[in-house]
Amino acid sequence: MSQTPGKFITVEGGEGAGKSSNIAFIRKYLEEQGIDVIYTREPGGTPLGEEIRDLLLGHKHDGMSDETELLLMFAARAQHLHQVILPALRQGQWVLCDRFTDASFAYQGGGRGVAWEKIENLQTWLQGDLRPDLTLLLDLSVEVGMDRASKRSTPDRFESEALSFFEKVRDAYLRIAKEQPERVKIVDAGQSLETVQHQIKSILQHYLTNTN
Ligand code: Z5A
Repeated sequence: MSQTPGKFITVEGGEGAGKSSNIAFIRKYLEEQGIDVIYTREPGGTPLGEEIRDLLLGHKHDGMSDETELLLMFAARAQHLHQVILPALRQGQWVLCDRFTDASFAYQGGGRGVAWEKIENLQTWLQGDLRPDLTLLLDLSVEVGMDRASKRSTPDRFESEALSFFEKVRDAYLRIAKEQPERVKIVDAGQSLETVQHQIKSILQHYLTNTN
C-alpha cells in the first residue's frame, strides 16, 4: 500500500499484452472520475531513468550481466521514486505507472533466474513498505503476445529473447498474482481490445467503490 494521500496504480504484462493500448484508456477513465492522475513508466520516468532505459533496451550492451540489468532497473527506479512517484503521491495525485517492481520479479527473477530474495531485498531497501495500491496484470499466451509484438519495429534487447524466456516471465507474473490477489488483478488480454477494456473498467469501478 502506498500509505499516502494519492494512489499508486501499475500496469504489467508480457510481450504484446497491450499495455500501451490500454494505459490511455485507464488514464482517461480515471480523469473522467475527477481524479488527478499522472502517467509515467519504467524503466524511465525521469531524464536519468530514460538514459538508463536506453542502456537497458538497446543492443549496445548485449553482454550485460543479469545482476547489472537488475541493478540498473532499480537505479532508474530509485530516481523515479525520489523525483516523481513519491512527491506526486504525497501531494495527493494518483500515479499510473507502466511497469514497476513486479516487472523486476518477472523478467529478472523469472526470466533471468536471479534469486527472488535478492529482488525482495532491493525492493525493501529502496521502497520501504511502498507497494502499488492496484496492479492490472494483462495476461495472455506467449504465442499470441509474440505474434502481436512481431508486427512492431526492430526488437529491443528484451524483445529479442526466446519464447522460453517469456514463458518464465509469464509464470512469474502469475505467481505474483496468486500470492497477492488483493493487489494484483488479472485481465485476460487475449480478448478483443473492447473486451479487455470492459474488464479493466469493471476492476477500476470496483476499486474506486471500495477506496476511501
Ligand atoms: N523490464 C524489466 O525487465 N524489468 C523491470 O523492472 C522493468 C522493465 C520495469 C521495456 O518495457 C522492457 O523493460 C520490457 C520489460 C523490461 N521488455 N519487454 N518485452 P516496455 O513496457 O516499455 O515494453 P513493452 O513490453 O514492449 O510494452 P508496450 O510497448 O506497452 O507493448 P505492449 O504491451 O505489447 O502493448 P501494445 O504496443 O499496446 O500492443 C502490442 C500490439 O498488439 C499492438 O500492435 C496493438 O495494436 C496490438 N494489440 C493490443 N491489444 C490488442 C488486442 N486486445 N487485440 C489485438 N491486438 C491488440
